[in-house]
Amino acid sequence: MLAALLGLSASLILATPAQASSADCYTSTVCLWEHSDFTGQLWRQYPAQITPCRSFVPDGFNDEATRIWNRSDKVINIYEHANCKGRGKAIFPGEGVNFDNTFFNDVATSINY
Ligand SMILES: [Ca+2]
Repeated sequence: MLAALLGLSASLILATPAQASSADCYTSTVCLWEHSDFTGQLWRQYPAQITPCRSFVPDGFNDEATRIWNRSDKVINIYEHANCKGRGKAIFPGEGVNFDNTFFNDVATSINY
C-alpha cells in the first residue's frame, strides 16, 4: 500500500496554480500553499518522502510557503534554511497554520518529521 502511494505521489508534488485549493490536500499528506487562501503553487508529500530532511529548493518551492496543512499523523517541522537548520516550527497532526504576518511567511526552505 505504501509503495503504491509513493509511486503515485511522485507526480503529485506540485499542482498547477489554477488547480490548487484545500481540496487538493489528500489524507495522510503534508501540504503547503504559496498563498494564504490555499491558492498559488501547492507542494504536497507523504511523510516518508520528507525524512530525514527534504529541501524545497529542487521542488521549486523555496521561500514560497504561506499556508500549511498537516494531514499526516506525524509532527512536521519546517525550517528557514536548508538541511533542516535555522529557526524551526512544529506543525502537529491535523494542524493548519497561516503564516501571513509571521516570521515563517515565504521563509521555509526545508521540512522533516
Ligand atoms: Ca507565499
